[in-house]
Amino acid sequence: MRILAALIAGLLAATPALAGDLAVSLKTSSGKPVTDAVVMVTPQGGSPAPRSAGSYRMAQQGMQFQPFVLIVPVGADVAFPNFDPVLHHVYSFSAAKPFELKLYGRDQSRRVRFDKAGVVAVGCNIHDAMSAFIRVVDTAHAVKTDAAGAAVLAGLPAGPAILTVWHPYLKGARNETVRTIAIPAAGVARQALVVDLRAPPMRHGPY
Ligand SMILES: [Cu+2]
Repeated sequence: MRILAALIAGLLAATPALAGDLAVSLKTSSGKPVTDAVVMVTPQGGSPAPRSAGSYRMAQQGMQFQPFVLIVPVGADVAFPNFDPVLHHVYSFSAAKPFELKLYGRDQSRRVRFDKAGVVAVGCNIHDAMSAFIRVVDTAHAVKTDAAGAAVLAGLPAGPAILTVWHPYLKGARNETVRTIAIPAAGVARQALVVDLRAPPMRHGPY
């Protein structure tokens, strides 16, 4: 009996908090998958602090920023290495983090700390066609949609949650769409969203 009680106590201790997964599918109204959207979930019971450890990078390579959309937690340091044989001058006017990295060349890098949640539009003062976005998040549950417009967040706390989907060109207030969802105690919740995108701003090329 004592052994059984110990076994049950052990099992209870090993049982994780109820958690479910969320699978999001994002398409335009004409059925095209939307890639590079940021899918964020904030559980109603509060969200664990995102991990700001780790290395985050927005490179300048092939006269473009790589990646086009980068997700980082609040407090993250992001490196901006230049791999091009020309000088770049990286800047942002966004309220979440205005910054300026004056002209620097190949194999040099600079660092910026992003200490406030929000959207940071990044550009190059020399090359107008270079454009990228950093989404600074205050939830640990954030991921980008892939080429098929799909994103999966695993191990979300069960219960009501706010789902936010953001894309730099999404038509809508703040370029995002928000809905309340329910995360199941086990298994997968599926959300299919339809959004429309604006045409990307005119590219100015050639470089
Ligand atoms: Cu440049």
